[in-house]
Amino acid sequence: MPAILPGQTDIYALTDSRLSLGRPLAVVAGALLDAGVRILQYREKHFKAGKMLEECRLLRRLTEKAGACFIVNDHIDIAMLVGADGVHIGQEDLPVPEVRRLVGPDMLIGLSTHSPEQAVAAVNAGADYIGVGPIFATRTKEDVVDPVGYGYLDWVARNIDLPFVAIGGIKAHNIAEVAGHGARCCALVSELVGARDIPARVEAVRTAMREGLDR
Ligand code: 3NM
Repeated sequence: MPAILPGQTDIYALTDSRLSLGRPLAVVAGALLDAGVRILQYREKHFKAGKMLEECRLLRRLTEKAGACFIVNDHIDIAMLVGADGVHIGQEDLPVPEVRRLVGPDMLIGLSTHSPEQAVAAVNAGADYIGVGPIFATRTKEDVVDPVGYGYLDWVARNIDLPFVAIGGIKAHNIAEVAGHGARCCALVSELVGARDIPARVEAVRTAMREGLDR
């Protein structure tokens, strides 16, 4: 099954156990996938490697069954061990060409970017897609840079050919506007895993996003 890129699907969901209202990962991930989410990233900053490996094995099984793309945040070794579709890294992680040497030609490499210079560098380094954010203020990510607002998103939509995903503070109430600024794929953490009724929230987010894209 070919990996699914941002832009080929509208919603990109990320896990965060601290925001999941105490529900097990399998329940949260199952609800997201059942609701039709087609890209799921495992992002846990506070677990030991052994626990992350176990959880990623579980998510690999669930995403495979659902025909969804599975991305692992930061941990190239775990992504490789579980046969993930991709790995997502940040500006201060290993450089993209070095990651490519490790993961081979087929695994997707996503890179978080926060400025036009970083976006151009990501293209030149061989990233498969970029994260564009944080669009709005967010408390989900520690050490996050100041919000880039719509200025950077508009610039990427006009100037970068690589698939991209908007991220940071995106909610059902603002996603139409984000889509209106050219984001065909949006990544959400707290808005999805923090919802009591995840399927209803996915549907609300999707509907709002479609309205923004149609405008
Ligand atoms: N990356 P929420 S912002 C994981 O700008 C992450 O690169 C960001 O969480 C970036 O949807 C972010 O809860 C957190 O605001 C997004």
